[in-house]
Amino acid sequence: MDIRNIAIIAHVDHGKTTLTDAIMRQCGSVKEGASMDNNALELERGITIYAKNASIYYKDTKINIVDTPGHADFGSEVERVLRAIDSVILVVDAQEGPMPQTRFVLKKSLELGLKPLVVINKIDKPAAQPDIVHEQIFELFLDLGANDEQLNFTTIYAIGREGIAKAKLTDDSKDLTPLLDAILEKIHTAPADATKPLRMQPFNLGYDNYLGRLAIGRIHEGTIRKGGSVFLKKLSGETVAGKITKIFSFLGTERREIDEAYAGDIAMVAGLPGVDIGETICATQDQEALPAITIDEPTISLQFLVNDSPFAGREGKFVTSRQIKERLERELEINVGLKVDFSPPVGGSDYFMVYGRGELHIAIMLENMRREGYELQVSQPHVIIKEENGQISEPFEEAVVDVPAEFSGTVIEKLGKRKGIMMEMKETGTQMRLIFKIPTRGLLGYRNQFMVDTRGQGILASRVLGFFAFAGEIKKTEVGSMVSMAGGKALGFSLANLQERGVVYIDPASEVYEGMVVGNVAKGNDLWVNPTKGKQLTNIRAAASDEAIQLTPPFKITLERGLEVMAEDEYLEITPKNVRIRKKVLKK
Ligand SMILES: Nc1nc2c(ncn2[C@@H]2O[C@H](COP(=O)(O)OP(=O)(O)OP(=O)(O)O)[C@@H](O)[C@H]2O)c(=O)[nH]1
Ligand SMILES: [Mg+2]
Repeated sequence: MDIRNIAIIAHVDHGKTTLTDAIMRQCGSVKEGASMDNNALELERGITIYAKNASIYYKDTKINIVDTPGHADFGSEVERVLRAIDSVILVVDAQEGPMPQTRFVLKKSLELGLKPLVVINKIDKPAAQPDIVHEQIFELFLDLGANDEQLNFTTIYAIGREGIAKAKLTDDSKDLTPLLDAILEKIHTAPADATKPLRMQPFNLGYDNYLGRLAIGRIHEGTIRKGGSVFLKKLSGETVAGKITKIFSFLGTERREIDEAYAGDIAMVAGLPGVDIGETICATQDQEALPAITIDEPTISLQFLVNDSPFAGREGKFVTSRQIKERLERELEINVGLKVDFSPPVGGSDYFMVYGRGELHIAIMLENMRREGYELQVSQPHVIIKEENGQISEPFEEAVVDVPAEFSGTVIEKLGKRKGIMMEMKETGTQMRLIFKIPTRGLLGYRNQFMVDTRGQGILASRVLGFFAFAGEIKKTEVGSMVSMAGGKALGFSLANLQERGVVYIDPASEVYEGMVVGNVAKGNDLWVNPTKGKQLTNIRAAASDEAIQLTPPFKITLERGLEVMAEDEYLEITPKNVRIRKKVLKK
């Protein structure tokens, strides 16, 4: 059977998953309501975090589809699948046009020589401008150095949410047939030399309680058989022998057991407990490994350490340094954008240095850890600064801001202070699009401010451009922390007073300890306060009136907020039940 291997790539929210789900539904591969976004965090947040694959059958052809995340922090998820497929479907929102991550994923695809099929999606939006967006996409291809063959791309217009695709805007269509036909026609059949010795490269890992580790990969050459002996070429250069215990193919997202899989296909295999992403599974010991999968460098770093707050160990199941280390080692096997330095630091407290692709990248990993029962502390994230031949450089990003015109002044001012240089400014109706080149350092901790400044109506997207000369000191609006000077239960009476002086992070009756950050003050330095202080009780009626206090809802510290607002001399304390900010040194 003919096989096509494709990945769906795009900027965040341009409709990849909705389109993939619709394709699966129309090809009858899934139950009603099934989605590629099936992880608990993905469902909660409505974004894709992990790349996932599915298979469908259309006109006697098997199409393996990999759905990828669009958020820039998960760029490495895209990078690692691009080598497993033969072409990409580049989805672009018909209103927004190409955005920073469109550029990133397209650039990676063009570099690998892939020939994208373009889908201009969401043409039902009232402000859709498919013709202009088509032109912008063409310019982007040119700009990224596409060759003639790549430039001659096919465009399909779609309303993914309704499961409709058209070859021409004026066509009538009721389903995705035009897109599926274009996939068969424009994307070449996977090369399938099943007679060569086996070479297969995993791009994803899975786990099964009975079977242990599973590797999902592209079979580049040869045949893989159940019960067959294989060799695993490790990234370290080692070769280890193994035996394939089971093989699965996919129908929709469900796995089906099979006895053999052939070159050109994507399959999942069990039996190799030590297998990692990017390694080569092959038939003989002396075969050459497939080229390793290259991934962009991390841009931010922070320390992970054992929780030593006064509340340490109350809520977590896994709390020791060894447990955190083992968890990070496991994460490294599947989280290809992550790096960890485990070497114990000289002097000071024990910590592991963790390097990631952005605050959300780190926050998602921490969220998974706390749900599994881990408890730990992390330091404030820092941008990775490089020094080479006396030259100091730091990562810069391209930030694209879409805001109603009235807010553009504030955004320009704020980003200017953070060393952002405005490269472009475009007006479309009442909306402004501003494009900045800005140090990653300047963007850290800005998103929350941006939401406030634009009353939630702005969109801010960015992608890393690379390392450039250090931009000098950046002064961010300094808020001071409101720090508790006492331990105990916070009281409404006291919080009512504190909210007059700044933003409060906690509810009444929350337990606090000395040195815990309970809020922030707009101006300057830290303010030590006593949130446990009650009203002087002169008589019974005064005590009863405590209940009439009007409290504004607190600004609850979530993982992402915590990483943004915490200061250099603070730790974020993360447990399965709570996220708190604390001073590194608890006493004033
Ligand atoms: N108007 C309109 N909205 C759509 C269409 N397709 C998807 N959406 C909406 O766009 C939003 C994002 O859709 P997703 O499919 O999750 O986007 P995605 O590209 O997978 O997002 P990430 O994986 O997080 O990058 C959802 O609210 C969809 O309902 C469409 O054809 N028209
Ligand atoms: Mg998605």
